[in-house]
Amino acid sequence: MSTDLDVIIVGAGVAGLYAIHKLRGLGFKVRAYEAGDGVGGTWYWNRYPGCRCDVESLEYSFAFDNDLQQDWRWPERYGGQPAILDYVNHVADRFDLRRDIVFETRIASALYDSDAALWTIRTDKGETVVAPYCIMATGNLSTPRNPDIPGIDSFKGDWHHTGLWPHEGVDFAGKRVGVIGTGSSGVQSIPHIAEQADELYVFQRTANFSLPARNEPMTDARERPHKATYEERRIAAYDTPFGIAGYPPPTHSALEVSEAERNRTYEEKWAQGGSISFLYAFNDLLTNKAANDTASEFVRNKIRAIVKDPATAELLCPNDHPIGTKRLILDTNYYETYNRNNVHLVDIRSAPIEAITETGIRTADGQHYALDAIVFATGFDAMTGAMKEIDIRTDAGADIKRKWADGPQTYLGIMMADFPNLFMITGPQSPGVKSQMILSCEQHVNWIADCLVAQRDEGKRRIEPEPAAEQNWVAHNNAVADATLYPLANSWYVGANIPGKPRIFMPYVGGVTRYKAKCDAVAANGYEGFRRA
Ligand code: N01
Repeated sequence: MSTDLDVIIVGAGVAGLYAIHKLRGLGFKVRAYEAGDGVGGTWYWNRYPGCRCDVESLEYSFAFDNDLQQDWRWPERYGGQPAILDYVNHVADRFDLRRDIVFETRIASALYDSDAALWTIRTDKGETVVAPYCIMATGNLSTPRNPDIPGIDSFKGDWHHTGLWPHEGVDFAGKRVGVIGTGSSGVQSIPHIAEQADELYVFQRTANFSLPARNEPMTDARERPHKATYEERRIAAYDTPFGIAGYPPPTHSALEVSEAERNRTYEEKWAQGGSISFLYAFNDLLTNKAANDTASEFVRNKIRAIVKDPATAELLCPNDHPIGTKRLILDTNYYETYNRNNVHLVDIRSAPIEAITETGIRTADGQHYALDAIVFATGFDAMTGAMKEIDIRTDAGADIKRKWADGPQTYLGIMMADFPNLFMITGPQSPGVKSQMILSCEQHVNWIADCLVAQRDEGKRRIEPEPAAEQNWVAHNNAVADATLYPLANSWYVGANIPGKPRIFMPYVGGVTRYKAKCDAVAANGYEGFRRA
């Protein structure tokens, strides 16, 4: 049993890596545990064809070291998974982070001992390690879920989940392939699989909105001015709703301009590529349904114009949620792919999948689709799944599964009442997934680091939220979401993709500016809303 650590970090994705670097620099003894055999988290596991970030690479990168951001050359406007994983590996080497990471090790349980003021962490290898503080850097989209479809074990072909893709890749050449799911992972992978496979069947339950990414090789014209003002841009990013600078906030409602001007604006955004620019077309797209309808219909008309078969186009037109209320997808040639002769859209809303057979998929209308391979692009038990997979308890009787039985409860998405000294990075009820994730990871790590320094300097051993502060924050999170159109969608933001998961709006959508101001004020006021001893 090891007892000389100050902080145990669970996860070596971007959040865990920065936590190691930051805390080590402040003199804390840290150790991270990582399930994979390498660093990178999301970018380590999601290796499906076409996997690419939907935030531009000059933004989606660490800000903590100016030399790093000046030195690194991104090959494309949006980072592809291999490029991002190269970058994360470079960061791990450059800052010598691997020496404090134990790889291929999952954390099975975490138990807090109140008298000793220590967390005892048990690994799946049977190792036990203790430390006063524990940081869950376990990710928001790190618990892949296959739907419970009868017969999967009988399937004689290959099947893979996009979030657990084989490192050696998958060769679809000459195969009949079925893809289940049309969220970001499905939409990104479908054009690539279509190019390889003999026949591709896309099993779509719900159509989603997707915009062209307009990815392209990195140009000097894009990179040089960005790097010349990198540090100012990073600071400015904290004063924006999504943590991304460079997009002037919209000033007009979509309903106060003429139809011609509205469509001109949408055309311009469509041509630029990217989701922030599109959602920033007008100031009420996420709060006013009538305003949103204009943007939704604009994209539906684009789909109708791109997809040649009218019946397929209509099936691809989302009609059950306002645009932007589910994660807006960025694609390259997604809708165009349906013009290929080898691609077939199967509507499993009207005829659901009944079973997976030895040789394919059977739907409720009696059709059987013969397949050699199935891709599950069916998503994740988002935001709460990874932490609930760990048996997190305290000797005073707190248990994460009970605590979050009706949905997550946190203070600022950073800590939970009754779980002393346990921090989360981009936990539920923080902006994490609704922002540039690396910026939010850095903001949380910096806040936690300051807090641990304050604990050390003031001789304190224990910190946890006051229950009232937590309840107020949960209520505020819900009120902010209820003032938007977000709750109208059956998204993973509300847990709708996991049968039986309580329907609670999980991310904080009040914007990064407001959120960071609150976190800073809490710290400046002596960790207001926290009990410290
Ligand atoms: O998962 P999803 P994802 N039968 O939950 C369908 C991030 N990400 O992996 O909508 C049939 O969005 C489900 O259908 P429905 C990003 O934040 C980012 O694609 O529930 N279908 C849906 O179509 C993203 O939002 C990037 O009716 C079933 C799909 O599977 C998040 O990760 C790339 C089903 C799941 O979509 C998750 O994306 C990739 C069933 N039983 C991911 N169960 C980028 O940076 C589920 N589905 C670009």
